[in-house]
Amino acid sequence: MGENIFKKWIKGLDKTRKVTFSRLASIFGTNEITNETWDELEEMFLQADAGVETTESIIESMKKTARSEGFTKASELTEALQTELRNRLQTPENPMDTINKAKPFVILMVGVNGSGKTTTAAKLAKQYKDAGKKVMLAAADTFRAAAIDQLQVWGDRLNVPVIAGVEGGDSAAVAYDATTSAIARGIDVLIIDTAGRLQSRYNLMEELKKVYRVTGKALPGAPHAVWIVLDATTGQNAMSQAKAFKEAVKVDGVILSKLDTSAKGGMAFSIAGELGLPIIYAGLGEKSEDLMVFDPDNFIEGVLKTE
Ligand SMILES: Nc1nc2c(ncn2[C@@H]2O[C@H](COP(=O)(O)OP(=O)(O)O)[C@@H](O)[C@H]2O)c(=O)[nH]1
Ligand SMILES: [Mg+2]
Repeated sequence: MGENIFKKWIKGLDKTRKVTFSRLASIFGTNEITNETWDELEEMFLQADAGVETTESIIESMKKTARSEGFTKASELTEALQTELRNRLQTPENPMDTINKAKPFVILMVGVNGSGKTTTAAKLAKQYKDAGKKVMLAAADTFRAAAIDQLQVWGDRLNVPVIAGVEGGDSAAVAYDATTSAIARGIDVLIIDTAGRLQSRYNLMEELKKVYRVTGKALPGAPHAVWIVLDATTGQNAMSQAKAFKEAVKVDGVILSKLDTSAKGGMAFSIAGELGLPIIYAGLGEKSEDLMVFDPDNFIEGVLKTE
């Protein structure tokens, strides 16, 4: 992992820590565990955008631990909280291992408009290319011409081939062509970018289902991974979006984008709990190198550390 990207990661987590989790020092600094301790913890998690359901579940579980361990001092909760939060984050499989499982390994990028799909597709293309893989991009977001251009610009910059349709064209046909072309050209990883907005949510979900189905016709087993890009600055809104996407297609993991500008990192805890999905990558900026494999231990350390 590059030193630069690691610095961005630490800086990104600093926002969530400073705005919300830094309160832990005063919460745990008091002597006795009182109702106020729990109230303040609850408020802190809500502020971090962990969501009501996840927050309540964290507090309940912590109370149980405190009871069974016989904790009376607030400071005794520090370690318990760390363990509690760590247990809520799944450890993702190393994506470099994941993409070796098929050839071509086909990735479908989904998510609402503006979440960072196209940028993330480019970031992934760069990572895999740098790792020596033959990569191809497909612009199956045919809703806007600008979306096709955007991916093409990235492809040119990264020297990665882009299969694109025309504005208003059939996105499933683009995905089909890209998949057969990837097979013919001996591509290792095909990344399909999709639309995040259509005339209606219904149309969007129907189109995604079709892209998914047709990709599987071009290559049985494909897409091998469906990754949803969630904008970390939108917190709990992103959660409801993710639930809608999960109903349309089988989603395998989350890419949490814009962690560099978000103070709502607490949503990471509800992604695991409420969506049951691992966070695979974190987006940390607008450049192609601004992507890091999500490290749960490091995440906990980063948001909870005291200075
Ligand atoms: N700061 C920051 N900006 C990002 C990140 N990922 C994407 N963006 C920006 O978010 C905006 C929308 O991204 P785009 O990839 O076009 O989203 P899409 O509509 O889902 O394809 C663009 O201005 C990107 O540069 C990230 O990790 N950090
Ligand atoms: Mg896009």
